[in-house]
Amino acid sequence: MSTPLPGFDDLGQPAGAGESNGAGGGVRTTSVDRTGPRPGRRELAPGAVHVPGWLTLAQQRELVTACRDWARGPAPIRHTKLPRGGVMSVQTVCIGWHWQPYAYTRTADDVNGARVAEFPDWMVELGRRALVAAYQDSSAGDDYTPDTALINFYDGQAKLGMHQDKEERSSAPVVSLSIGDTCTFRFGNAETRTKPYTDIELASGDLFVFGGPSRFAYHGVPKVRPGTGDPATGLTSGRLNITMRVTGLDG
Ligand SMILES: O=C(O)CCC(=O)C(=O)O
Repeated sequence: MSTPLPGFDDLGQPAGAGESNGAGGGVRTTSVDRTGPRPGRRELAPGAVHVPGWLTLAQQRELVTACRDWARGPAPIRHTKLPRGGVMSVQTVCIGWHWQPYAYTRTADDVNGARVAEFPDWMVELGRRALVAAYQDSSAGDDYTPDTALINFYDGQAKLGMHQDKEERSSAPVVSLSIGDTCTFRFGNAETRTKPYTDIELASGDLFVFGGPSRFAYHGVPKVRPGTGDPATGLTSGRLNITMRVTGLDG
């Protein structure tokens, strides 16, 4: 089965070098975590941290491969329909739990009714390592067990309006990983979807974590810069973003 995603449906890029950062090993392995300060790490607000270049190129390729599989099914990636009739320009596929505005279910009832793919253990480990790196605390990931991820694919025109991630019944941090084209990421405050906010660039391999007082901050993606990604990630165009969350749901 193929996916309708330009740039997202022809893997097979050569393996490359360029491995550097704090993510440690492959995405499916646990390895020594780097907890010391690293150049470029920046705390935008209490609990909101940007770690540029956290994923190696090899790890990005592994994630692209995994996301491509999930995009094919059991519930294929789709443009989410909004309750008032709008359609999101971003395409999304979920694992663990399926998100549709504005609830989580195990089955993708607005797609094909299939139960979504399991949230894999290696992704839990990756989420834990992400918290260690972002918060520079070797125990920051100890109690973190994400059970869902929203995987968004942006073509050159796609945007995501300012919103809060608030369907989760948990205040555990959100871990965001970006691959492919660079975007402008707008990170605001928990009170209003308008200013004050900060615009940063999220590039391929970047980690962004928002937890603590920033967990329910409004955020969005006003712009993607086509052609800025490295095809060696396996993504020949567009931007992929993975946000891991803890739903706090049972069942
Ligand atoms: O694409 C991004 O960087 C953000 C994604 C996001 O805000 C979301 O999935 O709720």
